Amino acid sequence: INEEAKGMNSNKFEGNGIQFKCKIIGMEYLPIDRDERVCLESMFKLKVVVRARGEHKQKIQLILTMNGIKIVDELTKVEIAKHELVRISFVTMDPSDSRAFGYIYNTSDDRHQFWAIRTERSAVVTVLALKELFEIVYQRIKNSEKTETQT
Ligand code: I3P
Repeated sequence: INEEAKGMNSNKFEGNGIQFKCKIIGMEYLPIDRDERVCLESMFKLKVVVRARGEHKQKIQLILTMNGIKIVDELTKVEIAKHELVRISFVTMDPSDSRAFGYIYNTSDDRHQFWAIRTERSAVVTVLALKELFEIVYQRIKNSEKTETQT
């Protein structure tokens, strides 16, 4: 039986995954890996910084796959960042802006990057897809652990 026929093993995040048109508001390092207030302060600051620069924000494709989040430059298709899900510790939406969200990515040397993203459409759509991806991936991890303890 192939994966498709088994059904439960295939989902929209497999293969090329799903992508969202976005722009990068900015990224900065935070002292902690989760905190709503700290993230929103950072979001606000990054918005001010990018506006002050007076240039267009970088247009990107934010791609969700089973490996995590991939950020690619919309025009050149050059990969800007790759964030494995297990290293993402916090996701937040900006209550004052329906088209902005951000997340914390923990680097291998345990530094906490906050990525502030502007979505083309409502940020809720992207954040819900991300939440769904987290659930699928964690369910898989749980299932494989179960199989391991059974054998
Ligand atoms: C914004 C303005 C910004 C643009 C922003 C627009 O419109 O065109 O330059 O950001 O896009 O909303 P307005 O002046 O009416 O507020 P970029 O130049 O960085 O693309 P955004 O909403 O996607 O951030």
